[in-house]
Amino acid sequence: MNVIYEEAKKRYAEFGIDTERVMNDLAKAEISVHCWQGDDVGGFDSPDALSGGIQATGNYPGKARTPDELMADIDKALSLVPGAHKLNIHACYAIFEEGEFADRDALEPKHFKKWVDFALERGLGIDFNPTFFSHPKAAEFTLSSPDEEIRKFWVRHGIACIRIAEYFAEMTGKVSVMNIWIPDGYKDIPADRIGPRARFKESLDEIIGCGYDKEKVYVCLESKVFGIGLESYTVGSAEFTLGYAQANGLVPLMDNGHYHPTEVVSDKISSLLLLNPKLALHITRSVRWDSDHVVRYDDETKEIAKEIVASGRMDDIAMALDFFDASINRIAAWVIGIRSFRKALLSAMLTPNAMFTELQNKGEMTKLMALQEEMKTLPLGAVWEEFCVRNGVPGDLSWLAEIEKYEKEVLRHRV
Ligand code: RNT
Ligand code: ZN
Repeated sequence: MNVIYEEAKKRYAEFGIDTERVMNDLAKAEISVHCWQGDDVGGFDSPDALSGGIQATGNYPGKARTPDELMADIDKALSLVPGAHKLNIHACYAIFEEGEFADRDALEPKHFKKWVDFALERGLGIDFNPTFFSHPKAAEFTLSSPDEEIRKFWVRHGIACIRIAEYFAEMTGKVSVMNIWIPDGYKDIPADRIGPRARFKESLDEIIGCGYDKEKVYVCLESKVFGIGLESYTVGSAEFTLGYAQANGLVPLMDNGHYHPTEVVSDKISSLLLLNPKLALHITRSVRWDSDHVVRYDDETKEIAKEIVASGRMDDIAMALDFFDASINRIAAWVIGIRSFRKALLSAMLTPNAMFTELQNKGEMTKLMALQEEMKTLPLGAVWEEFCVRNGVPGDLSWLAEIEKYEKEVLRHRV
């Protein structure tokens, strides 16, 4: 028996919280783990550098160079994080046979069979993303391109990806969340703002017009405020994506790096939940800009988790991580980010949300503030450690030693 945990259990029980039930619920919450942390959003289908106004900075040694290396690294990361997960991959992670190649508009389910095998062996569902960047035809615009040939190319890519997402859903028996994000925008003030958005709208109509099973594939649309080199105008703005998603039955996706620095996604979740049956999130950490730093157990991450849990609508929210740090050990980056978000969910579940709501409704704001502060120093760490151990992963920092060993034995040999 873990005495420290038993003590913590009693403390939380004083607030009406059953830590046993919390640990049960927490283990079931699915976090979608992005494959692209392992290779700085490189992918396997083309040698093109990362483009689209996003950047992975740093050159820590040991980046995965092949599907086998990336899969081994994902396995290492997943062996050190507790609870349920999904795998999130991008179209640029297609795996071709020797000598084979298919351009983005010609991708087929067979190019992702190895990912399906990988997911099935581990009991994971697969989420998916068309890749509208890092490609010669994405040098300027994609779905909003004024060049009809280019626009059509990317429409075909979108449709190909829906078919691949359907294949994932069929093979794994789990919903595939497919997220559309395009980098299209202008560095400087455009003459015509409505034209590109009209073309984006037309392209989306064509993509979703291909017909797909909405029970199996959730098509999401992600907004953005700006990108590097695209500072003045973003085609897929918040208004555009929210409006389009709501009008067309898509799932809006909010990435918390994609808003002005003082806006917070934690405050947006409730509104979107009231107006949409489903919601998707990219959980990241922006530092001064959309920098995609590793997620930490910080105030906004906790507040996002609290909004998810307190809404009682967790099953309607697809929770995916989206960060890429190349300046530290990439596997440690995954593990820290995944554990931090899970810990934030734990913190939310260990909060007496219903009791707090009652205080708010009664106008007892003094007591609410006092209790909110009180909860912060309750022994969450003891519950976290117990949760980790029960779910077969290290509860303490010994996970880091595992990664250091892997770095020495495996990563350092990748030169
Ligand atoms: C870019 C978006 C997008 C990407 C991934 C790789 O700003 O956040 O979600 O990070 O698709
Ligand atoms: Zn994102």
